[in-house]
Amino acid sequence: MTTKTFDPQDLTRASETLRAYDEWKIFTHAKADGDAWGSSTALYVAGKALGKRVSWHNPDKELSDRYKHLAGFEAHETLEKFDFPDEVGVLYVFLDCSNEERGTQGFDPSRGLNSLNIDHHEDNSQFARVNCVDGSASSTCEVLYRVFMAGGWEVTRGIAESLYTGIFTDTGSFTFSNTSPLTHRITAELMELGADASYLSDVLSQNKNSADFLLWSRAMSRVKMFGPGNIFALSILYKSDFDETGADMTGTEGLSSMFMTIRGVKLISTITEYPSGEIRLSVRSREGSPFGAGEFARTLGGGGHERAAGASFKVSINDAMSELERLIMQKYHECIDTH
Ligand SMILES: [Mn+2]
Repeated sequence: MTTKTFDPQDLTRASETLRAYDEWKIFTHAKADGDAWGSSTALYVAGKALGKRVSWHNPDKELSDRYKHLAGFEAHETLEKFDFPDEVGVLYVFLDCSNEERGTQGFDPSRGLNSLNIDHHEDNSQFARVNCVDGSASSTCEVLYRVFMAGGWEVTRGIAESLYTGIFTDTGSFTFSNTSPLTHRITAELMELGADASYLSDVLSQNKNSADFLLWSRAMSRVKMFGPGNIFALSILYKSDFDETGADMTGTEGLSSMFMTIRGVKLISTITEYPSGEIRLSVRSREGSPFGAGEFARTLGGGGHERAAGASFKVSINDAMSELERLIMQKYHECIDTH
């Protein structure tokens, strides 16, 4: 992990870098969430308005219908691998990616390609030529808005709605501890620029399809709480749950955060078995947890934010719940012993 502290000048540098190129190829991470969608569509639409050639990509084949309201949604291109040719006038832009492995494969940082990395993950590896990473920002959309302001760019209503979407989803509707006074000020400005907060809240949070709801009910029925005062919780979704409910992989978005609403729970992990057989963990934590979600995910080779993180879990699906409970309790005892 490279530790480079954020410098407000990085915002100006990012907007000048974008200005300097005729073509932007935008990339965001796989299993795109609201922040990935919001930042990619906002930059796509802004680039078009500036007369740039713009495209945006990630590896997803299934797209969540939650973000269909965003201008620029239809421009999404599925791209699993790309060879990133060194072309004059072309800038590769990475949004909401903590490292080059998070999205379309094939980018080699050592080649020194014209590239820009705009993000808010504290563990960002600063893999691009120009890096604009503010680990204290709520979302990539929040950083991107400041890039637009630094460049004096026009923020249209469509762009404002995209940026609002990313901030709204990455802050858990302004409930997570990453919600700062600045987040609220920016959100207020986005409303003044035309983002309709009540409409967006409807589309984003009161819009769960019935298949996803059935999927969530399965995860809810399997919640296991444990540890001192039941501060830890686990749940699991099997491959068959997706087949039987008709939900797709995008249906798990928001599930772990919903489990954080259980009183007394400080850390939750949801296990998901993918159609490929891969098992992934999503981890959430809050103030008062003996260790953070990010810290725990990193012990398993994963990463993310201190309060929201993920990792690949290399166990048999039948042992996943008990093995994860054991690892969490082991980590808990380590923390207790060192205090
Ligand atoms: Mn984000």
